[in-house]
Amino acid sequence: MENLVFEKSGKIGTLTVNRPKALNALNTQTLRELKDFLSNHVQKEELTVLIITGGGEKAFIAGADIKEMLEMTHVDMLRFCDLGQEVTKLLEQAAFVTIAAVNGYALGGGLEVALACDFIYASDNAKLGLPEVTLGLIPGFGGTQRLLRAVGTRWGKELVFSGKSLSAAEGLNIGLVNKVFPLADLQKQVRDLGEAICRNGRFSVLEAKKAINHGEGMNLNDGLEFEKQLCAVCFATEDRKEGMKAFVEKRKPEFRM
Ligand code: DAK
Repeated sequence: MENLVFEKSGKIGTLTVNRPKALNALNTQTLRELKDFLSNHVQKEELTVLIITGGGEKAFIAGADIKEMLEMTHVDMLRFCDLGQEVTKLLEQAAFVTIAAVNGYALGGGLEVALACDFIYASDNAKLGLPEVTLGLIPGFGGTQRLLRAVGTRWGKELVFSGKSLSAAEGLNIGLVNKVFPLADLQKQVRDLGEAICRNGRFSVLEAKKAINHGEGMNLNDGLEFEKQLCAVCFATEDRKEGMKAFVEKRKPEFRM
């Protein structure tokens, strides 16, 4: 992998998009590496949590690579868009929890990657936005769909139509960002959250993710029925027995799944 760095500690993986000289902009090569990593390599790692962050101190990802896009034909652009949408779908549907550690600019395709993660922790210097209209484009990696689902139609439309960026604090106010930390503290805080998630039953965390993700596309009754089925599956596991037994015995559970 030329533009990605992967590190693992226990059940937590950290994937760094690493083109700091271009503020980690997503060119075709980086998107291909992300697709390959998320569809092949990561499966062998049995992760509970994947943290995604940007190399260097300025940017998470400053968007799709404008210099590369400038030379693209219409057909190249469609392929590029397919690749970006595949990557964001792989992230969204991943069988592990994904956290975007937004350490600086998360613009255009960068914010679209963060939006495909389960949640966003940001550094206090972060800037988040979809500036595509300032380039005569619209978001192409899911931004018009996922931003509105994340923050509601009014904020979503304002950000997409104006192309303006929000500070981390503003992102926090509208629910785009879960928490904000000083840059120096961000990675530790994200790892601490990852470790807290890993202390829970892995199987039940991932069934909960399934219930939430699939439920979003269902009406309430179907969503409740789906939740009930997944809850019953969790109930049948050894982890559930261990969790309840540990509670009664006043000790920490030892989950195995
Ligand atoms: N692409 C390519 N290079 C980039 C880049 C980007 N998105 N962002 C920054 N860089 C490069 C700069 O060109 C510069 O390179 P050199 O000139 O040194 O070679 C280097 O990174 C450092 O950047 P700056 O010198 O500009 O740094 P500053 O601190 O002054 O400014 C900035 C930082 C983030 C405010 C600024 O770099 C900036 O405005 N960057 C562009 C941000 C942006 O507009 N992002 C959105 C990109 S558009 C679609 C498919 C995909 C998409 C849309 C549609 N369809 C198929 C329909 C996706 C679109 C996007 O994401």
